[in-house]
Parts: sequence; structure tokens; C-alpha cells
Amino acid sequence: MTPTITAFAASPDRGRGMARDMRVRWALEEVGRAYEVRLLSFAEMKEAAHLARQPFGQIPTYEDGEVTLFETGAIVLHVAERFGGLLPEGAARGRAVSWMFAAVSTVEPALLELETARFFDAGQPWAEARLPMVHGRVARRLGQLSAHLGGADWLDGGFSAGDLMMVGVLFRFQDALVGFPNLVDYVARGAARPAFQRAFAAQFAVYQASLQA
Ligand code: GTB
Repeated sequence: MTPTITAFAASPDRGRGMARDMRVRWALEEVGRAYEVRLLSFAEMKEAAHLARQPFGQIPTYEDGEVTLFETGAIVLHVAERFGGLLPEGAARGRAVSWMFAAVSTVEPALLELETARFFDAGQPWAEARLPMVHGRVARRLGQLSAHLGGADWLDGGFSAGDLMMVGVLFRFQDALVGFPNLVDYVARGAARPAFQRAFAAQFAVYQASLQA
């Protein structure tokens, strides 16, 4: 059965590929699986039908007739395990999964905190004073990631679901990568992959269509 994913009917990122359905689209493109997309308004995301798929009323979700999944990382892991090609064999498999988790639980939180501090907390009397500390946390995390990557193309040998998730995280926060040229190149390398390009074009087409609606 062709998998169905969910995505924003009108993405607030204006087609810049920042929403997390992009990571799921990219994974499906990498493994060469066609997919359908159920587009949801913000109101529809909070209705019972979607809450049954995603208890937090968010996108993306994934259904393939056998499983209904939420959480981007779990979906990408399922796609990688079900269809093959995104996870190496043997000991390297566990390390690739480790990088998937590192992307969303070690690297992304620091970047999200910076986004919160810069945009959502702006105007609070304490916001300016807090910024250097938040910038420091981001610099430390990105510095550690940059040191691990070094001059390599990918995090652990060949391209894997770990890279897909890490590039997916960093792609959204590219302005934070200044000072880490190897991470800038890493994101560019990921974004240049034909599967990424197809995924990006597909989500951009949704945004363009939303302008006509
Ligand atoms: N942990 C979950 C996962 O990884 O699947 C988080 C899912 C999530 O945050 N989904 C967001 C959502 O549905 C969309 S991707 N938000 C609506 C809601 O919570 O009501 C996050 C996102 C949103 C918008 C932008 N943007 O405008 O640039 C970028 C990323």
C-alpha cells in the first residue's frame, strides 16, 4: 500500500522546507517509495481524526496500512528498516541510529532554544541577558558536532538515516552554522542529493498551491 503522510496545507515556513514533513519526504525519496500526502489545516490537526494518529495534533504522521506512526524520527527509522538503503549492516547500524537520536535529542534542542530566545522571548525584560548563554550552548553543541565530522562527508562512513536526520535539523538553522564551515558544507552536501531536491520540490509545490487557494 502506498504510504500516506501528513503535512501542513499552508506551511508557515512559506515553502522553505523547514517543517518536519520534509525529513519524511526525503527518507521516502531516498528509498524510492512513492507516497501520498494528506494536507491539513491547523484546525484539522486538532480534530479527533488527526489526534488519533498524532496525540499532540502535529504533523508529520505516516500510515502504510500496517502501521500508523507519529514522531519524525520514528517514521524515518521505520522507513529505513522497512525499505532498506538508509541503514548500514552490522555495528554501523546502531551508530547510525545513535546519530538519528543525537540529531533530535542532543543537537536540535539547543537550536530550538536559540529560536525561542531570539524570536518568541524577544521583548521580555530578561531576553537580552539570556541570549549569550543560549548562543554559548549552541556553539558548544555545534562545535562538538563539527569536531566529530571533521573533513568527512558524512557522520559515520556512508550516507545514512543519521545524516538525513542531522541535515534535516541543521537545514532549518543554517544561520547558526556560521563559524562551522564543515557543517555548512555538510548541509549543502545533503541538500544537493537528488532525493532531497525531489522532497523539497514536492513541499514547495504544496506551498505554491496554497497561495492560489
Ligand atoms: N517531535 C515531533 C516530530 O518530530 O514529529 C514534532 C512535530 C512538530 O513540531 N510538528 C510541527 C507542528 O505540527 C510542524 S514541524 N506544529 C503545529 C502545532 O504544533 O500545532 C515544526 C515547524 C513548524 C514551523 C516551521 N516554520 O514555520 O518554519 C518550522 C518547523
